Amino acid sequence: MKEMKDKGSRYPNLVGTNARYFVIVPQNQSMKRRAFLAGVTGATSISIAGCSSALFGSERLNGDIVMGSETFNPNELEVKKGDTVTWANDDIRRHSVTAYETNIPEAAEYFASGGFNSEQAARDAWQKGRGTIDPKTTFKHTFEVPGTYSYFCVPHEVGGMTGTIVVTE
Ligand SMILES: [Cu+2]
Repeated sequence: MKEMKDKGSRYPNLVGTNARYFVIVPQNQSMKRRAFLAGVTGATSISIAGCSSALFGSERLNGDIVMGSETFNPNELEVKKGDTVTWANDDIRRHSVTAYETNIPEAAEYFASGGFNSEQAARDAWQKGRGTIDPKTTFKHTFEVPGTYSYFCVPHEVGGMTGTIVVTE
């Protein structure tokens, strides 16, 4: 952010980044020119704010389950067989969606963010920074087998970040 602001305070960069405004600069009216520059600075601030909200606001993630500080919300969700559940990480921290291997229907395929085929693999991978659902990203899983699925977030399991999906016919 600091870097962007520094750029904004230097005129040549403004010309580069706001070229369409430059066309209307009143070349020989210094007062208007200053007003114009003030306007450009304002415009730059707005565009930075817009940029931020694109990253952290308007990209408000659509999700069936929102991942918060140490929660899945709702932490219990009922869906129908064949439904795809979307988890949205609306937090500033990384989370995971990791199924408890012994707590899913027998016929169901194991699932975890990162695509691991076992709970242990998912736990081990987290230590290497893999299987993460980064802030402002989503994870999806389609449930094909009816039953109850329990899952957790690897780094926040100890804080109680667990959830349940009930899949009905
Ligand atoms: Cu977490």
